[in-house]
Amino acid sequence: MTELSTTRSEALFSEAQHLMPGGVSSPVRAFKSVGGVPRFIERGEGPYLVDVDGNRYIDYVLSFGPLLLGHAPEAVTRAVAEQAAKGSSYGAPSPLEVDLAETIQGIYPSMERLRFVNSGTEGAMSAVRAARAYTGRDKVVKFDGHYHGHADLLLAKAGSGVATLGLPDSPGVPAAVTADTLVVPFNDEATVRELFEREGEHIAAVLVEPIAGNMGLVRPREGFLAFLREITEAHGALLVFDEVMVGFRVHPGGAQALYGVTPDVTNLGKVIGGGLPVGAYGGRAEVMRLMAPDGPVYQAGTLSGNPLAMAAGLALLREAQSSDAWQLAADAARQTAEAIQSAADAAGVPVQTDAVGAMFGFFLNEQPVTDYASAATSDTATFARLHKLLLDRGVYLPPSPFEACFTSSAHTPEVVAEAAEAFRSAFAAL
Ligand code: HOZ
Repeated sequence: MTELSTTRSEALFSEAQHLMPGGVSSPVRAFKSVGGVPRFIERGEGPYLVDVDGNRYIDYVLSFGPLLLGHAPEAVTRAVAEQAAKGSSYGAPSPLEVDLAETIQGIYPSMERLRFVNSGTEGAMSAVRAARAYTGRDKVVKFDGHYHGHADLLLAKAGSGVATLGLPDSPGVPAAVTADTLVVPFNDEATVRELFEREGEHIAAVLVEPIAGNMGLVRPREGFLAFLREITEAHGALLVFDEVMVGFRVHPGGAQALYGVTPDVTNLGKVIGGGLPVGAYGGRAEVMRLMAPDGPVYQAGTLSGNPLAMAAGLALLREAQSSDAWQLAADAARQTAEAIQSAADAAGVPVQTDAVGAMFGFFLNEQPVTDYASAATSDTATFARLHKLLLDRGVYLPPSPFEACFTSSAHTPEVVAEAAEAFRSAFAAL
């Protein structure tokens, strides 16, 4: 297998490092944990990324989740182009917000009121503010390895880039700001129970990625989310589902439909913006009624409800709801996970694979992974080698063993078969 030429990506990376920290706009993309040069992308086409050196990759990152229909689907590009011709931002409400809010609420009935923001980070931060105001309490529970964006109060034992780079809790975040953030292991009922026995009357909310996607893909144990529902209710705390990553992916109705557990507040992003920057948080009307201008809790944004993002999100969701796109993407995720399992088995490499709806993940680990501690025992050095071998074979995985992988309706069985051959050859070459 010959190495691909990456001359232009190398030159851009070298220039970018003089301009931006690590040469990138978000840390995981710098390839630090897998080594080598990050590919600078020229364009996306359906299931593929094409880099500036003309190399084509089957894309299992899909912008870390939003692109359920693949790159540049006709419905979304048309909607964005039409909207761009009518203006990119108004600083005033538009009908698109109403349409998208109605569409989201039809899928997530628990979001009785919702507000659009510009990212999952903003949504999570605002959801906590709403929960604190509603309960009059300060403490917030999160899970080790779960990622809710980079707002100060939630940067405690976070997944995603923090786990990828093995960073300690971030300098620049005052200890006082995370003093009320209580971190417990995912899937550990006993520890959550003890915490509520000790601190229950001070806990405003439990935030959870109902299926963890920022430490690799880790499912909740059977009954764990229902347990969180019960214990939060019993103690007057709110349950917040961060579905930024899993929303519209693990099930057409999100994780709350998949598991039949209804949170008080939900945080969304990624898919609902069709690849443009967006977030939305919402939940019970009596909680959301506290937000300004209905109530006194302040939260705002110049570009919130941005018409381009609204148009893109609406186009994506409408297309997905009126076609078999979700099922096609889910089939591709299952088939890809199976292909990885069989390639690893054939090569004698221990692997744990899983797929839930249109996302999948794998750990190079002999033991099943149920929380961050077990995820962290995975063989990250071998993952880095595998990542490079796959790039050379035209498959683009997240440049981190602690990110989930994504599929789209453009990942046809033929595309997955091509990837399966690459997995077979790459595992054999490890
Ligand atoms: N936090 C994002 C996914 N977990 C990664 C964002 C990026 O680097 O693009």
